Amino acid sequence: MRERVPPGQRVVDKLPVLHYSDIPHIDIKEWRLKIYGLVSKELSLTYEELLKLPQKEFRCDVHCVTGWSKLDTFWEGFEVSEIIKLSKPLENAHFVMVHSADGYATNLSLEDFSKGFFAMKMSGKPLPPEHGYPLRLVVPHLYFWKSAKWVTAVEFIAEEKPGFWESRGYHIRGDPWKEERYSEI
Ligand SMILES: Nc1nc2c(c(=O)[nH]1)N[C@H]1C(S)=C(S)[C@@H](COP(=O)(O)O)O[C@H]1N2
Ligand SMILES: [Mo]
Repeated sequence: MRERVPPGQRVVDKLPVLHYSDIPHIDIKEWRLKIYGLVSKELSLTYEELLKLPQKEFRCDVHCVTGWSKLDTFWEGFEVSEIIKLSKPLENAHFVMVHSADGYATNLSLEDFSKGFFAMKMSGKPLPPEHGYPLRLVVPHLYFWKSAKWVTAVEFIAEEKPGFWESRGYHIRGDPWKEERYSEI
């Protein structure tokens, strides 16, 4: 059996709060999740509409590139596949860019994105503002910077493009088991 904690990581007791700027102010009545780009059907979904998608529980460990890992995080939300079913990405949609209300963005291959989930609750309560209310992506198999908080849009694209940290020296993919922390430049 493989180790539970990836190389170079140390386990912390509490999930730290980490973001590059300020917590964005969200007016939930105005807020939408937009799905656009290379899709058959563009979407603009309200918080209420997302709550009606099949809700599931997710338990996972998360690993930040700065060296901490938090084991056994507990989330509720919906599978990425729900968004894929509704928007039907086109055949040439091989990547996504996930956009956030604080100006953050992160890139994922369609394959990696599909393994993640959208969280609406954390530890049994609606997501706290500092952890991404109203909606965050969680992609447990990649470093936690891929788990965008305050998500506002998913853009389906044909070619890989770097997001916020990926264009500032972080690895384009970020697999913690391979220690894909920074790009070789
Ligand atoms: N929108 C947004 N999402 C973000 C970030 C950010 O700055 N803005 N930081 C990322 C990084 S580097 C980490 S480690 C996690 C931290 O999530 P937490 O504050 O819920 O622990 O959020 C990720 N998602
Ligand atoms: Mo991070």
